[in-house]
Amino acid sequence: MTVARPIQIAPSMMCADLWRLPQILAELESIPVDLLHFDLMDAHYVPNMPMGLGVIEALRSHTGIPFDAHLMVQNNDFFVDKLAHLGVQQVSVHAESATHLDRTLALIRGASMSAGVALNPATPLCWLDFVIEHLDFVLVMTVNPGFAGQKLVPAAMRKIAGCRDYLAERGIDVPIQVDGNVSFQHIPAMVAAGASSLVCGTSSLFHPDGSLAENAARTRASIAEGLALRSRREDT
Ligand code: S6P
Ligand code: MG
Repeated sequence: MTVARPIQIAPSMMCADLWRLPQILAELESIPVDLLHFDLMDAHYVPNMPMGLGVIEALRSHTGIPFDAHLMVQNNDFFVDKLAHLGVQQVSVHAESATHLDRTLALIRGASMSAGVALNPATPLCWLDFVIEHLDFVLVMTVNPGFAGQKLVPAAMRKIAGCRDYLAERGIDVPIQVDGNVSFQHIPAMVAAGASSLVCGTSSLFHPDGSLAENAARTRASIAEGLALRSRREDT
């Protein structure tokens, strides 16, 4: 029997009000959250560039929360060394963005960070086939990368359970991170399907209708609902 992994809450920092970052960081510490998720985009792999290495550098010494960098760039290897130097704990790269995916994952691990592969909604699980031994986590995107506040891509939801089964069949026990419209409404189904790390943006933790504390309470309630659903399914 596998022991259930606690569900990680990873606030998407591009959804935070940059003007209020010190206060938001203090509030996130008191919630508490498990990871801070930083979306690094280069305006080439995806058409956006919301935050860069400078934000990570500015925040790193002010919190002990592990940093999770999600690279949406063409030149992944350029960032790996810099992220390691800044004190980032885990890095994900998009399967199709890496010219030499195997080498990039080795670079990340070689720099003592955890390595993840991000799968776009249209990217099949078989992209993991030949890098499976180099994976510390998988990032399943439930929106096309580039922007916060997007609608969920329904087919990508099926991939969460597919990924859980794919990993189990190969005896690989690594977290499945889910990113994109991880809303109060979708969290139960995501968790029930096997998500173990949730990137929370404008549709949950940074939802404009609530305070961070209120949104965190709703996020936790949605996670509990998902875990109950998961255990009911496992019992049947
Ligand atoms: C999107 C990025 C994400 C978003 C997050 C936003 O490319 O990787 O991390 O910041 O998905 O969350 P929401 O709840 O606004 O969709
Ligand atoms: Mg992201």
